[in-house]
Amino acid sequence: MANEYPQAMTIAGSDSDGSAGMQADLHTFFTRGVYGMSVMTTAVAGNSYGIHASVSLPTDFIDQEFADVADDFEVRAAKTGMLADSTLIKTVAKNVTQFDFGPLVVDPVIMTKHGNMLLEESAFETLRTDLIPLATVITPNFYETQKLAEMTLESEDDMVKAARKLQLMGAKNVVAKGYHQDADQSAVRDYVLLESGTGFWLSEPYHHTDRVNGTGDSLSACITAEIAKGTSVEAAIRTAKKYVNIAIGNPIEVGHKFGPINHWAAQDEMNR
Ligand code: PXL
Repeated sequence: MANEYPQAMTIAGSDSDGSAGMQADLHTFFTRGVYGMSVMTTAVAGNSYGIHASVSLPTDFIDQEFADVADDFEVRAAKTGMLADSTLIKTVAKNVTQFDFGPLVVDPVIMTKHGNMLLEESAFETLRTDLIPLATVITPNFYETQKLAEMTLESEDDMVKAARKLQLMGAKNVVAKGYHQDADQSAVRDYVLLESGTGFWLSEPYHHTDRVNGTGDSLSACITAEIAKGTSVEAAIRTAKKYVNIAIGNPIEVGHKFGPINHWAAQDEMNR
């Protein structure tokens, strides 16, 4: 009885504005019917105007968070978000190797949409060597794919090449998220490369809104939640793309500038 609900875990930074980081992950876990545990790595002070300060938690405290979750819960899938620096990446890699939290979804958080750096540049290599090889799924955005694959993406062929590069680094499945900075574009196309070698494009309409905080966090959290419920990786990715598209397409007014996506709309429409 104690473990009748599927449990998933986010390993991420806390964002005081509630729209991104572990708060977005927990909103997503909740609306997808999964109970969420959270290992906090960093804490960010910010609001809908931006980020104003951040602090990392001590690694021995993070080790204790992992040990406590592992001691009591049956976590069936986990995801990573903001890890800030090399030391935190290594701490997380050590713990997810030591304990069994099920498949790991790595959202390689490097920068916010508004240009705040969330990972030191000196840590990109640690991400490649220590965390990417542990990823069942990796979900880089357009910018992160360029940084991690060390390529400039100028075409869809380039995205396919970059996804293959990330798979060669050890990520089993890759979701390379498409470009979305052009106000005239009609769709956002993500390239998915599965462990089997099969690749395909996922396309959803582009929405003109500045209420998109937490989109990447929620996409990777939704993939994690679906895997925790026993869904295949491919189905989890397809569900997650729909989830964030509905949540972006139904803006809500929370905060005065860049707002969060609408988890309730996704919950209502997908449970119908
Ligand atoms: O959305 C990326 C992100 C991840 N994690 C934390 C954040 C943000 C963006 O603001 O604050 C903690």
